[in-house]
Amino acid sequence: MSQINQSSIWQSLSQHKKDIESISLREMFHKDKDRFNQFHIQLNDLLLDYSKHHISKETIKLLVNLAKEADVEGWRDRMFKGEIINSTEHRSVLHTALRNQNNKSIMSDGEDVMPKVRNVLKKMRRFTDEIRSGQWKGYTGKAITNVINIGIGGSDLGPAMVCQALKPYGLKTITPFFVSNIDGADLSQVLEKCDPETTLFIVASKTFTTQETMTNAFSARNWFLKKVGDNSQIKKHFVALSTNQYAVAEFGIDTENMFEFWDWVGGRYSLWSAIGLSIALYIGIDHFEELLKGGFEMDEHFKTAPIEENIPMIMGLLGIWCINFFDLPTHAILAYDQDLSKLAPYLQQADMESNGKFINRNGEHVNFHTGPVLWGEVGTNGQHAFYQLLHQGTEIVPADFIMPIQSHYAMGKDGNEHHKILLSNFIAQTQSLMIGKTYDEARAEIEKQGYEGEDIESFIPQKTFEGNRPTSSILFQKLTPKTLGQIIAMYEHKIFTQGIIWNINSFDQWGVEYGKQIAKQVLPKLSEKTPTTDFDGSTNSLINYIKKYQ
Ligand code: G6Q
Repeated sequence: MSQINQSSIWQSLSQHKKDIESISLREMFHKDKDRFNQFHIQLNDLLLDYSKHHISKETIKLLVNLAKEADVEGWRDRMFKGEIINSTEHRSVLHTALRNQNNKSIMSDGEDVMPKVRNVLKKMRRFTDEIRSGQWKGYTGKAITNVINIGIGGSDLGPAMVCQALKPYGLKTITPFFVSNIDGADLSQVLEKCDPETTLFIVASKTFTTQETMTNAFSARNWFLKKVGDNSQIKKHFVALSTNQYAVAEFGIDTENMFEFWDWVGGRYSLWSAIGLSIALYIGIDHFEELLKGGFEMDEHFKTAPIEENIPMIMGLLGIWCINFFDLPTHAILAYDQDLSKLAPYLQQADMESNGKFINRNGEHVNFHTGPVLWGEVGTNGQHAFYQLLHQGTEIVPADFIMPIQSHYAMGKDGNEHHKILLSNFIAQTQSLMIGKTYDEARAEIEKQGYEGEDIESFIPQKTFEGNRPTSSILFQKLTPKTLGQIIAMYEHKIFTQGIIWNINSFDQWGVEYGKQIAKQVLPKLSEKTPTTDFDGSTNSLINYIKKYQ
């Protein structure tokens, strides 16, 4: 079967790229004062400005046709209807059902999933209310003050990111901790800060078999029992989030204390499910439901807005324009909000685990780039680190600049000094990446600084900036649970749009499974007395070297 880059619309886009690439973004803005109005979309208080991309009206028209060619809208509808679009795992993809706010049924495998979703939410409400009010007591009668989520990947990154992002909504008497790494340092450093009397462990694992999570959970249980010495107290301090009831019971957690989710919720899409329990405990279930509402609003927009006005679809298409036509395979997430410091690592998983694939749905090797190498850091910190490369490096890195107009934190003069400086840096960076600095401008600037003669000539090239770096700006009023819900769902659907166009299954993760499998082959070799000869020369030598010195 032919691939999308064989289609005539792809060929038209390739040709169009040749026509447009020599016109700089600076020129585009110079020629068209109305550019911002043409290339922005607003949804409630969320604004996407994509005018600083190398595009014209024609580009958008062609990209929209590309989305139509790939039937993005058809696939989107199939996803929302619960059809089995995760073909390799034979599953529906229904994280959208977890945030569904209407009364309509959503079917998976002949069953309406909504009653189950609502029941778990109710159970989460009861439990979080009890913990937060202090009604739920630990084994010595004290209230819970520390919540340790033990999970990894999708069972860690989402809740950790959201708890960090929504700190201003967090209950002061509860401290959330996240333990993910098998490196003993992670669990040990968290346990040092906790007292078993007031600590609740959440063992978060879809499969309840993940090596890191289960090892950490057993060690946490041992730590608890060593201090408490009574198995019957486990039920007051351990709960599980999982799809695997049997393994939860085997571990020794009362299934009454288990919050269920289902195989149609992918790990990296699971923060909306019971996996969000740590979020609900920290910010309260009402705020958690606001987060769900924000996600739902973005779902409705994604479902109903025409492609040219559809934020996630346009973001997905712009990504394809950069990756496949301008050959720019990386993407930076630059949030100007300290509380969004975990957004880049979160999106790294969401995007790279979903679309980092070279095999398409038909089992063929794709012959174009797919998911971008995604990375990022909060502003302004990144400006004093890697932005040099963004401005003058040989790699062009398309970036999303993300910024709240208002801050939760009053700091400095008038309570707004810090935030105004932050805002001005955000604006200045997107502007200068686009506009650059010409030879003449650099000269004028250097002359003004008092340099003379040869100094000026040698300095000018160093102070010149090509500009022409594509960025999107994403602005919103304030980082609230609802807005955060919208932003997360926006990225989920952007990833979906790209996966459909590339014809890859964004919902499996064989690379992760592979990692889980190979680590298990090596582990026993580290304890064997005789030298290992089972692997390749480098691997054997590394294992034997470790054995010699451990
Ligand atoms: C996510 C991936 C992966 C997964 C972790 C943890 O989509 O599948 O990151 O979330 O490997 O898996 P468990 O939740 O099963 O422990």
